[in-house]
Amino acid sequence: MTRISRRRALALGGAGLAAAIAGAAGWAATDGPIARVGDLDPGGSTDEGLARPAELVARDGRLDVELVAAAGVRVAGRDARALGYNGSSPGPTLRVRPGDELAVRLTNRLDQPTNLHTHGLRVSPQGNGDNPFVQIEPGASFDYRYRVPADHPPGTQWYHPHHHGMVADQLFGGLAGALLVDGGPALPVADDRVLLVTDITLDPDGSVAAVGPTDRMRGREGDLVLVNGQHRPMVPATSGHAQRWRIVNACTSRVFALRLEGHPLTRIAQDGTFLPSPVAESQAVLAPGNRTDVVVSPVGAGRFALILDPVDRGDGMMGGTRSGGPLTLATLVVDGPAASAPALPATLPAESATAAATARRSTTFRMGMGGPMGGGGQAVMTIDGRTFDPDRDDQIVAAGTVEEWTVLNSGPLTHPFHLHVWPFTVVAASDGRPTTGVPEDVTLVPAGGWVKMRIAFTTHTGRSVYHCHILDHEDAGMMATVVVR
Ligand SMILES: [Cu+2]
Repeated sequence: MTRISRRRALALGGAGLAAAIAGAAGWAATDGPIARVGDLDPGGSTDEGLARPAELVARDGRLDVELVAAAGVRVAGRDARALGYNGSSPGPTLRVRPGDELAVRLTNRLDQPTNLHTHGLRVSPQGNGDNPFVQIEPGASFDYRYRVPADHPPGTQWYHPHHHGMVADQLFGGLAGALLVDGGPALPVADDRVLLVTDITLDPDGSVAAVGPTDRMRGREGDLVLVNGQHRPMVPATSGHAQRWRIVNACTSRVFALRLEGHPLTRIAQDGTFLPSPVAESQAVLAPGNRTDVVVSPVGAGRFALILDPVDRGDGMMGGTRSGGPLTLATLVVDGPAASAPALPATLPAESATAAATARRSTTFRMGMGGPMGGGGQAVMTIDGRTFDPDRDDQIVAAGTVEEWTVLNSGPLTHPFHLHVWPFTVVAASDGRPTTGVPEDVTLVPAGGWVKMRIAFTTHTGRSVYHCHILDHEDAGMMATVVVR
């Protein structure tokens, strides 16, 4: 039970915001205080160590797993009627290698349809592959089978539901997990961790709070921001021993920037592929769906807050509805005498540049008001003037070609663009951002701006989708189909 009934959402209407705030406070009060977005207390982490989600690791070229999507998981250390896979949120971390076969039996114990998207995995979108058109009814199971190409880059991917109309509710409820493609260079790190970030709002009884129409229009942001399902855990470390953090933004809508007190974040990979070389940065910005792998090298004992700063999505309300300011996501607790970690390799196995494009097309994301003369009061989320229709072919691409796409945003909010299965290399953007030069799969398209990208449709044929990764927008229709044949 997600407890996000349409009747209730409608009944709450504009009062939903106040109810949600009161609800979260009430729920937290049942068992000690829980800080919410806007509270910043660098010393405020719990003593709980950062959890490691269960790992399911491929053997002899195969990984066979069963995932059961159901309500009833621990959230922030308490039992909640939130959602999880196999009884936990995040679900187990799946680990495969290039060339492996991944078989997933997904059983739906929710009260609504669901399915699975292997976000970032470059696999076939057809049949029982990474097919966003699959619908698994409550009580039913579906057998997915993914053949990971032998030349698949090693990196950090993730999985989550993708049933149109219910994606935001199900992800917000807690349905997400990491999916790692192992391999790549041996890095001089003492630890390798997944940091999967989600947000959620809970009612006093521990059920997922209803979301009103305003939050859906803007893209909901939860009162609680969690890492691996925990609220402000601590990350133990030893001086001179570096750690690789695979950060996943699994939030429904929240764009955030992370910084670590007293340390640079040395970025080595973006969206599941290595950068050409490590880059020490003061912060890492992640849109919903993005992954960033960083190496953290503690040199001396102390406690250092990992701080999440809100990023304005264009609505003038930093970070969205009610996230006022920075918050502590976790605290790095370093022990041991001062020491330096070994240096990272100067170069990393980044993919070579995408070939030049032989065709061009553009597509426009737009959020506007519907109804007569635009006064209907109903937000309309469109791509090229149309809401999503799974039966309509929107972009037909010749297999084997490289295209240059210009994604435009004619509305007032930032929209993160995501294309399934075929990653893209950003060539330029209207905001003049530096480009990584490597393939990515989610990129922010600025309000009133554009992003130009190169896409190689050379790996798989089939039919899939591209959409806004503010999943409330996707559910409202900001998604389109692409057919490669
Ligand atoms: Cu959007």
